[in-house]
Amino acid sequence: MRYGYFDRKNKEYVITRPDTPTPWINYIGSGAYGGIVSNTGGGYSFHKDPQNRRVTRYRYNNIPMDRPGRYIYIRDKETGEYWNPGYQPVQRKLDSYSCRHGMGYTVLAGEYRGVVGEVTYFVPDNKDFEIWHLKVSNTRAVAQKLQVFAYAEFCFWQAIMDQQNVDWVQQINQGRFEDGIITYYPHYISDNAAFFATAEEVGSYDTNLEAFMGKYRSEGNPLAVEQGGCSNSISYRMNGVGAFCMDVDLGAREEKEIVFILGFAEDRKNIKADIGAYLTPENSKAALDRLKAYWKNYTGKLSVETPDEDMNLFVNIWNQYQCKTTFNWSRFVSLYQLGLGRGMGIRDSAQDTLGVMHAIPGEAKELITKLLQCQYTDGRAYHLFFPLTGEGGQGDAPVKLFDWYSDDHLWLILAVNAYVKETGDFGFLNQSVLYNDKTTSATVLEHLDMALNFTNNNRGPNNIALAGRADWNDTLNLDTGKGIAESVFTSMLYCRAAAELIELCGYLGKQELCEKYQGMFDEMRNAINESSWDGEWYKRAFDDCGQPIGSRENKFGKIFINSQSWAVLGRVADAEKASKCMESVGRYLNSKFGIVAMYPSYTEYDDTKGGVTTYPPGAKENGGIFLHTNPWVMIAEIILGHGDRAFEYYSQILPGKRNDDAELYEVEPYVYCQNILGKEHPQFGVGRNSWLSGTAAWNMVAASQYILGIRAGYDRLVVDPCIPSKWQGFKATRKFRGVIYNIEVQNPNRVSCGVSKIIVDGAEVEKIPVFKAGTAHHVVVVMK
Ligand code: IFM
Repeated sequence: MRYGYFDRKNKEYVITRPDTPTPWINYIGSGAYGGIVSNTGGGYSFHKDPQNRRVTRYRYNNIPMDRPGRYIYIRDKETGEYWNPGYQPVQRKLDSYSCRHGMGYTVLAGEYRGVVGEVTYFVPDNKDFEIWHLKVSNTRAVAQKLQVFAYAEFCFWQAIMDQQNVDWVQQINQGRFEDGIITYYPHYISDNAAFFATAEEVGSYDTNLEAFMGKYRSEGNPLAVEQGGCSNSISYRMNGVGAFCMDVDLGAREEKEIVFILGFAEDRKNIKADIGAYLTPENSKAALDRLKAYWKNYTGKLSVETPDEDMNLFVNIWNQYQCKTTFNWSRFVSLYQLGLGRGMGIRDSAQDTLGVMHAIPGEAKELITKLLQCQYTDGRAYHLFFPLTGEGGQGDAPVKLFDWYSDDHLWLILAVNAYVKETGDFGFLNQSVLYNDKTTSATVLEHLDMALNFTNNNRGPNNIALAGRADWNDTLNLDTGKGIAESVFTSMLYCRAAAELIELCGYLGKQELCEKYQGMFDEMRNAINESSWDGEWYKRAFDDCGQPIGSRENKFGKIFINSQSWAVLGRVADAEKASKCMESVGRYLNSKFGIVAMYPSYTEYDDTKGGVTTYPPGAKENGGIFLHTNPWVMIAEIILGHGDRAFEYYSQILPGKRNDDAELYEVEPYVYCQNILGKEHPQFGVGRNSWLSGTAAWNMVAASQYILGIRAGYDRLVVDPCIPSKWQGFKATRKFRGVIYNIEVQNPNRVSCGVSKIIVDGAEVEKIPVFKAGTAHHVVVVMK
């Protein structure tokens, strides 16, 4: 069953019924002020930091679900009937309903008894506020007398405190109204304010939730709406809202547009000046056009035309869009990660930069620099940081011996190398960046060197990387206090990082460093192969008693996905082992909805393994399809030259493929989710934790850089595809260092990989050069 469809022309996903299995959301804003908007108007807003600058409230795990939100109520003055264009919260059955999620904006439209309400939500020009652009149309030949209510519920900015200390928060909440602007702020704050504003003539308003709602009522039947007007309440305590009511009398077939603005002001004296240029419908529309132009430019850095329409849809639009969202918010704020504690993950953000590098390398560099500032002087890194304050830490997972994760710092090497390849900005490597002690600084290259050194200096009995609190798998907590647990995965990631440094330093002619990294790589590679080859695949780890995890000797968790794919990505496995371990992935881990994280799942809690065993079999890291790991398998298969198999793995998890079984899948079919319940779970196939996942960046990398093979090199653009052998070829446009490359790949002999000829602007060449910025070139790549 479907709940909507992809509108390819308008680059929107259109939801056609409001009762989606879970709220299907979109993001507005670009990483500073922004929020989440669901298909029924549910969701919340925040400024820079959803934990410390929450603007509007959201009730998690609420019944009725997905409330509150950004609500417009339309009331018929004659009958007293009222409804919402987005269905919620009144839930009146509409004559028509649609929700169009586009890039950076959402349009909710509903019709009831000849009146159409259409509201567009977006953040204009990266400002610290959002626009609600409302259009109310009378489709009938007779006049209609209506009222419009616009409503948002404010949150005490520290969202945890909002729930924890109601006694304090409810005494200090203040709401005021002046000149079309409702402000909300705690009593002791003299400058900042959250606000809700309109330039339309206000009939009545409320700043106090209790006054708007009335006793023992909800957003579904607020007293103010029912009785046809707000009570001009000033909130001296309790809960704050922004609520406006205005008369909208429409003649036959007449329509009216009203702009509302919700936001956060550093100085409340300036609100009027800040929002002045956006309050008219004309200016608001122009701002929306600019937003659409921004996204056109962003997604235009790479566009592809392959024989697979689903791939085109995701590479050209939805995967790129999701990558920017994960880049903005890491794993901090979604409907699953509640913006309450996690902050921006170091490993997560470092990987997220890979998904946007081709489009916004400058912004990626800024984020990478912040991540480098999260490194300790010994080379390891914080696990997370908070964007408003820059403060970081290791999070609050229980600690036995170690206060660090074994992988966070190593991802920085991959991110910096990708940045340098994309831009040719080698100067960045010499830039001085502070460590997290805020006094010691080192060049970027020295930071990377320290990252590798840290893992090298923290090895266990098998001479491979200590596991620390955990590795990429946050839930594999092997440290029981002895301090000898080892991670095979981290050791493989270390090999990959060392290989990238060898490549980089080799290119730069830094011979000494190359030799150092080669020695480190060889030593780790040998140690892994000596200790961790299990016969048909690689083991995953050694526990704190030195016992293997992910081995045929184990009853549960015999084989894990990551130590197979990363054996190939990390150049650890020789050809025979690589092909064997990847065969094992196909044999033991693959399923119709994706590849599971490990098999068989643990059936009981086990303190020596930690978090992974808290999940029932088939869920999340315990045998679920943890989608982040799937593109690593695709990349490994491509490195081995298996284009057909890689594409099968790619195709089977494309979210668009689940559009027709959305009732089972439950989550949005336009973005990747983090996990799907695996084959050992009774609800095999159900997705969860949509949007914020490394799945986005790595699928973008797998699809564009490995399947299509279009990737940046230090001094060239590389086009080295590994595609399904039935493809005749494909076309792509890639903007690289200011140059437009129009690429045509021809596959006359229907092979998967291998290039026989590269022709640039009519002449055969060895490599695709970096041309002068501003020029355009035609590239033909003929496969073998
Ligand atoms: O790698 C982690 C990530 O940092 C947060 N979500 C879960 C992943 C796997 O445990």
